[in-house]
Amino acid sequence: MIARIIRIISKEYTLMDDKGNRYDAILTGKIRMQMKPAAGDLVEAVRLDHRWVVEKILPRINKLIRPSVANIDQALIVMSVKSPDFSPALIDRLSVLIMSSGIQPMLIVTKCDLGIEPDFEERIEEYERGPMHVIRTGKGSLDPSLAGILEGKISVLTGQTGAGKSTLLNELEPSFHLATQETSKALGRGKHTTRHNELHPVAGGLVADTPGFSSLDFSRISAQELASYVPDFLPYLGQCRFNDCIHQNEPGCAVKDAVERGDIPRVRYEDYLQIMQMIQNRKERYL
Ligand SMILES: Nc1nc2c(ncn2[C@@H]2O[C@H](COP(=O)(O)OP(=O)(O)OP(=O)(O)O)[C@@H](O)[C@H]2O)c(=O)[nH]1
Ligand SMILES: [Zn+2]
Repeated sequence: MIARIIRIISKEYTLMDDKGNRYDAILTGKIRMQMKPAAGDLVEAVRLDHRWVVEKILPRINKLIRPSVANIDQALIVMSVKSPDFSPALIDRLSVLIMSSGIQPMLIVTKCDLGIEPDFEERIEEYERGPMHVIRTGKGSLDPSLAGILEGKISVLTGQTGAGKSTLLNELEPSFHLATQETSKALGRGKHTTRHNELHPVAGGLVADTPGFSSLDFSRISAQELASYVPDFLPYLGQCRFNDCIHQNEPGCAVKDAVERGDIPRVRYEDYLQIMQMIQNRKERYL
């Protein structure tokens, strides 16, 4: 059968088929030597001596290291309007890292019930006009479009501590809280122990039990490719005078023109320049 790995605890694997049935499985020695399977991997498993044995890992579309999850469809950037404050700089850094991992970013603006400062409201509307899918939520006002976003997908959440990630999952799937607490208890671990290797069924989809992109590590992104990871820039790429334009100081830059016209939010461009500077400084240091 073809199934997906949803949990790995040392050498024990939990598989789930497309109907939601679970199976305990082990690996054949052959695979163990070749590559390390991850939660999210689609596998071929066979029944041998009354147990399921994983024989083959199917090709991945992507793979994160922390949490160790493969085949992620989307990353939800969970960002509150207050405590902690709304931060476009963080959203823009996270979306670059998400895009560079081959994953689709989505923005979930939480705690809207606490009131939104005019400056933050403007920033949020800029995202809403852009290509990223944006959903606003708040206590007692679960956006109906939120219910379907996880369905049939593998999702990773990211965002600052206190932004409302657990609250969001609990609202989408009231049994989620219980499930996570029970697994922690069963393992004799504290509530905050990270496991890095489990996908939880939530609202018809699978969600990684550990937030991703917490290290804000740009070390594997080159100056040349950075712009291709900024969703707002995509319509303008390939239109600059120079083929190798990095949209910094070059004349005839389609990205800068779009910023001047107001088609790309200025904040987005300034955040891009800051990330670019981090990448360029790093290069100098290692030369
Ligand atoms: N008013 C209001 N409070 C919220 C909302 N969402 C979350 N909170 C509160 O914000 C606090 C933090 O929420 P959590 O869901 O624990 O945040 P988290 O992102 O999971 O935080 P970590 O587990 O530290 O990563 C809690 O006290 C929640 O009750 C919301 O939409 N409105
Ligand atoms: Zn350019």
